[in-house]
Amino acid sequence: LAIAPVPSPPSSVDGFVKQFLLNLNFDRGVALSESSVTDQYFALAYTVRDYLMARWLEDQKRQRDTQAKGVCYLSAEYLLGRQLDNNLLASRLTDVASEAMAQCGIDIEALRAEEVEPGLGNGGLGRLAACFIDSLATMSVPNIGYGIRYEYGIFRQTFVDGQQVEQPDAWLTYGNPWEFPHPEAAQTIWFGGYTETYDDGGVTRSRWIPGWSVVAVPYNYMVPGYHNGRVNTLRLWSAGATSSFDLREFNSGDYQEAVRAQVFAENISKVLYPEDSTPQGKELRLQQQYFFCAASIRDFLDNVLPEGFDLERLPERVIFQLNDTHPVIAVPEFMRILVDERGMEWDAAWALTQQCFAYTCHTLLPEALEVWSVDLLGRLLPRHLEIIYRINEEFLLEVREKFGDDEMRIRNMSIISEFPQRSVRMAYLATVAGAKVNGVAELHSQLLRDKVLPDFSEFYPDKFTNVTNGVTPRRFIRLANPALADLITEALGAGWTVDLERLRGLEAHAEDPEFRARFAEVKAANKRRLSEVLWHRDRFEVSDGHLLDVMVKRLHEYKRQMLKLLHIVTLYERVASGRVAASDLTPRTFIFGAKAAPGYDMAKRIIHLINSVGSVVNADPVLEGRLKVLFPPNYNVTLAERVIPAADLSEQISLAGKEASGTGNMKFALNGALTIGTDDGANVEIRELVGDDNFFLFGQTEPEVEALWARGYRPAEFYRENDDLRRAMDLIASGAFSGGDRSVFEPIMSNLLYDDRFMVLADYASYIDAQERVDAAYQDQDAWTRSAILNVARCGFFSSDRSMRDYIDRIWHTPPAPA
Ligand code: DL6
Repeated sequence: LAIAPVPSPPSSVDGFVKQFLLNLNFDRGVALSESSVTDQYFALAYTVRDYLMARWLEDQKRQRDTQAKGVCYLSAEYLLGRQLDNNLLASRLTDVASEAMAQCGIDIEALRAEEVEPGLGNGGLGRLAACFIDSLATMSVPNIGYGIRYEYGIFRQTFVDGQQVEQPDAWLTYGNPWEFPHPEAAQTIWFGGYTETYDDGGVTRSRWIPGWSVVAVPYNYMVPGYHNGRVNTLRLWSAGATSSFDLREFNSGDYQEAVRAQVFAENISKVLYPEDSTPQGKELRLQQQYFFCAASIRDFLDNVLPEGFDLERLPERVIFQLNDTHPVIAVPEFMRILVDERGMEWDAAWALTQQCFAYTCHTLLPEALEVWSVDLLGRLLPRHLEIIYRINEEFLLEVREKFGDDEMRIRNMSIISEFPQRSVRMAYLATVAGAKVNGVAELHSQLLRDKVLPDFSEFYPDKFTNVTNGVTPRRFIRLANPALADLITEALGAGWTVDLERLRGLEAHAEDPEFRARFAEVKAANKRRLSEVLWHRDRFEVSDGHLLDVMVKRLHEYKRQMLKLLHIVTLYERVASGRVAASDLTPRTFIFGAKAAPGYDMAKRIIHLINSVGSVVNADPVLEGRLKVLFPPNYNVTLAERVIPAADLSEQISLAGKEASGTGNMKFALNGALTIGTDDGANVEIRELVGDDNFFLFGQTEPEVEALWARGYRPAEFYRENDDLRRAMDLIASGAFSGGDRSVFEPIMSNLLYDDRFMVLADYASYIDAQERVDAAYQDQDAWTRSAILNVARCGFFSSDRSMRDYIDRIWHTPPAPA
């Protein structure tokens, strides 16, 4: 009996109210008059889901029927941001919902504020995954996003005496209305044990006798496309125990032992990125990776593919995209299933693997390229280690065939490294296994080929490609900046949200004084809105008329928050020493947003220093209020949506050759901030597009950085030779920002003077000079606004829809799906 999904409720205000009340009564079990804000938020979320449901079920059915080629995006992180507004926007219900809530006497803003953002990612990589699944749905490309439903997402950052203190992110405390758990579809995931060979009708085969298991429970999330009725699926796995509770132990009074297995199993999806400086932390991380990869691959093969699907045809049906090295363990798992469980010949299985996987690298930092010790891998996944060894053995034979017995090269290319301990280089495994390997910006892809994996790019000349990152204009313009979105729509019509190159049409408007005035008014209104948010949140004020200078991103030395801070201290020192009058300063408010990895000591010290400088600068009357340093804690997607539209200046100041791409840089430019930046990551492409006149370039290029290393970099020389730099550093060293205690920030100072891996001091003079150009440019507000408009107009390239088209053309070859 074919029963169609229940149709959506009527899209009228009345229809919405009725559905909302049904949900409030029947799902929350409360009457409107008795309901709490939480009840109302849940009922509203359920109502939005109800409108998407028929489409979701239809899309799943269509996909089952057509078996169109799709993308399985394997990612350990999805930094989704709040769902309510996004889903209202996608389903054209924003106005209806507001009106409906008003009719019920409810302030929809209070419900918006009730939503806890799922922080299932650390930063750019996780947010990129969220942008990509949004774009795939909007482009009607079949996609399942697979990942982990962490019980605790990225920590909630607080400051105590200016120092970062991490609090657990208990985002699920009140439940989550956007997820659909399916415990009945749980998978068993095995670990440990040993391997053995056995005779299979005259053929010797290997098999894995695992030692212990956990279950992986899928939670499905809707991923609605924008205004196209498409709803894709994000499937996140949660870990539980195979046998959760030992009644015998309980009855004997050993309550801890009774739940030991449960606690142990649940740890696997407990926390995003467990601290991995300890061996236990490392092991847990590998467990997480295998846990979600194994569940996802099995889910796809057993549940998504129809029964009896001919595996030879798999490349016509799916591509598994590996989001960095975290999911690379999926490769040996896939081989294990094909060879050990499905009885496929090794060569046939390997040929399939090399067509069904592709790998995106997101870093250039050698320390960020994951390796797993053979010891750990062999203990946790002994059969997978054997498979990796065999992959490596056959690969190195091919290398020998092509390059001869060049032992140095063989050692350099081996998936197994021998030093400092025998380990598996996951990036190499991914490169060998993947149909394609891509970097995430032109410069990054080039450096990946030439510097990180040069032997591989010589061996596989056609394997390497680039896909420059992008961001979704739905969340980062339409939702984050509705006033700008309306202005653009008025100027260009509505189609730009799904065809961002149309923003080019704004170039002509940049020459229109009236349009510039309106654009400037949007920016001013966004600053006022941010000021309200920061006041409400942190009791911070953004002063009128200040240039808003923003640096928001993870705290890492290579991103060089220290350079920004030295600029601030320089401005302060010039005034405090009486060499410059406060009235000669361009009024600026500096906003920082940054979390430091809990185990990253230097990053945490830098956070402390930023806060300490802020306390002194903000309180010193000598500045006459012309400089303010604000560091709202717990920067996340929700705050980004308020900060980015208000910014005048976007700080993208990493050392050239270190930032793979950056995506914040794109969000700022698309919201009309001008960039001060180095020639790094996607900054290079932003500058090419917006033009030198609309971008403040500074610093060494990547080849210049290399040349300086080669000559011998002595940061202390820069300190000695630059008066401003010396004074700023001396002021910090003097204890001026630490109540006279010279020891507090000494480690930062000596690190800069004697090590300075990221050449802060070498780029300081050029940065200060560029900031002076910023000050001069900001004097002419109208010209600044024109540049800001040109930034928006010329950055349509950075839509994640374009990134998806590039993946489709260069890597996935998924045919266009029907609208
Ligand atoms: O590709 C997304 C994002 C890039 O924009 C950033 O430049 C890059 O740092 C980030 N990479 C990572 C991976 N690990 N590390 N390090 O987060 O990816």
